[in-house]
Amino acid sequence: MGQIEQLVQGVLQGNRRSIAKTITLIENNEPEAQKIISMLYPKTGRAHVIGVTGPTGSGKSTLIEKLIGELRKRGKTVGVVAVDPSSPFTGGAFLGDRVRMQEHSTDVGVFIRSMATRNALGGLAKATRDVIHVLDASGKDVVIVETVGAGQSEVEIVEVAQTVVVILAPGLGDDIQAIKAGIMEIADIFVVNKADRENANKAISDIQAMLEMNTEKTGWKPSVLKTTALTGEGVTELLAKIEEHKEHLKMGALEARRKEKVETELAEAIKQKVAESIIEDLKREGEWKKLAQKILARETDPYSAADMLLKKSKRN
Ligand SMILES: Nc1nc2c(ncn2[C@@H]2O[C@H](COP(=O)(O)OP(=O)(O)OP(=O)(O)O)[C@@H](O)[C@H]2O)c(=O)[nH]1
Ligand SMILES: [Mg+2]
Repeated sequence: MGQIEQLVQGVLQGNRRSIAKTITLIENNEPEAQKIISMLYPKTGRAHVIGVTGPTGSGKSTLIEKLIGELRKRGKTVGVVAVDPSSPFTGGAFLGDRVRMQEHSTDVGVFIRSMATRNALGGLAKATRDVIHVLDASGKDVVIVETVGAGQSEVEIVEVAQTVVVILAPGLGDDIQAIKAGIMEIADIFVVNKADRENANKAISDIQAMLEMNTEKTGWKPSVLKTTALTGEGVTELLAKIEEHKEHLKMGALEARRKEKVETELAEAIKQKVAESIIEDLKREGEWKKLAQKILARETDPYSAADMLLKKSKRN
């Protein structure tokens, strides 16, 4: 069996080392990565992908650790991708001793990986999608994706997640701004974390007031929950709400969301492949430098040059 087949087998069996190796190949944008994803793809589409987003420091990672604990208690396996985090997961404590002991063998229970912009050579969005595919194919029941919102992350959480949880915290000052900046539309569930702090109730009523104004009818009314990630308070309720949303999706919206995601991914794949191939051709034919010179000399601009190339290729 070749290295690729071995990795694919390992991932499908939930082997930690195979998953880790495959993710490294993805981060390094190695050609093997794409082959592996193609082979894993038929086994994807089973995990419930939960997006967790919100301002820096609102407690996303802490809350995710508590969610993992709850999910493990229910016998669910979990994969986590933290996209460009400013602080790493603290790890350890939430796993519980039984699981931690198995960590180095073949525990299929939990797999956590942070991915930084600097690591993802082929682009963070693509790398994140591929890592989700890997964790999904590895048999994880739930895949959690943590990103910083809103508009600060390269990864559009709605494009990768089935259920989007927006985590805010009182006193961050930018809560309402964050909501206005577009988090509002994407949230399936709002969480006001750090409920142990002052003003948590004020934050909740602010969000509720904004939700009242939102008249969009999608059949799902986002609710606002209160948690204290440090103690785990409210985490059971959050998980119940996530489950509720998952059930709601099964009533029909799931297929639509899946289709949207597949279309986005297809568009991205075409953009990447076609662009790469055109640029390679140009470089091989020596046209690349000529075009750059023309743009430098202000005889044309990048967009007109691209337009011209497109017209030329359509004629061929
Ligand atoms: N008082 C209080 N502090 C909390 C709570 N949840 C998290 N924190 C603290 O808030 C800080 C940030 O928590 P993180 O979980 O790292 O926040 P994050 O949203 O993942 O942060 P980034 O990944 O950097 O965007 C840490 O010091 C946590 O201990 C909470 O419920 N109450
Ligand atoms: Mg974090």
